[in-house]
Amino acid sequence: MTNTVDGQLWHDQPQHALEAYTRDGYLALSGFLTAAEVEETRQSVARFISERVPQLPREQVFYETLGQPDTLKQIIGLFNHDTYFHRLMFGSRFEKLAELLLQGPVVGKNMQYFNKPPTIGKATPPHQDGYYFMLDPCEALTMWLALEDVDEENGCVRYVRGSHLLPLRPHGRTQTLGFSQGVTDYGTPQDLADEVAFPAQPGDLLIHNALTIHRADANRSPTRTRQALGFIYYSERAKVDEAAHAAYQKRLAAEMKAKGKI
Ligand SMILES: O=C(O)CCC(=O)C(=O)O
Repeated sequence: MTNTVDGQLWHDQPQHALEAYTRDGYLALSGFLTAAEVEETRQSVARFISERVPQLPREQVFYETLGQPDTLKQIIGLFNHDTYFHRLMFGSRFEKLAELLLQGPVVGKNMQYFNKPPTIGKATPPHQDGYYFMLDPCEALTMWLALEDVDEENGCVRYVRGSHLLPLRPHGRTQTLGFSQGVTDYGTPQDLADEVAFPAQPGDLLIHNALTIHRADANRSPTRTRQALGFIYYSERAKVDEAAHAAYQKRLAAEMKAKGKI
């Protein structure tokens, strides 16, 4: 991985990690979890899927094809339902790292499971998480933990270097379940020149600023899944922008009305 810091040593060189993150809008930590920790996490995910997912409300579990369990693509809010994931999110190494990169106390907001099932796992549209979060100030980050080998074939994450230094780009509705908003003018020569692909191995951790544009391709592999965990932390300084939230709800309602859905 480029721009990579040793995931076992980042706390010995916090300034280096912070500088890279502040400059590029992302950071890659190789081997943040050991092989044994990855195995434990994978088993906990499998247990969660078999024991908890059947009881979760429909809006917290997304499938590429509804009614086909092997097409599971996303689960929202894992730590709300399971002590293993609660411990991973709070009082953990992940939280400490978030405090370093956000430079102060943080609030753990969400933990998600992401999968791209073989062949049918769709692309993640280019987006900025800050567009969804609606924070003022927009001080938040997302961590993305690889649970298996991820590369260009099964849809690795791609970041646009330095995009966090510019204002939010225009977003519009996509047809992608779980990622309803995408940058509408993505693909400028500058975007393409600055885009960096991040293949990852199990236990590697990617972290991005809420303003960093990122995307991932579809899973083209006929056999491989693409499993990861996402952690979202807000700085305690960030407040949800209620006015922006209300405006978004209004826009969404107008759109649904225009389509005859409400
Ligand atoms: O897993 C992916 O494809 C993308 C995840 C993502 O966009 C995010 O965590 O913000």
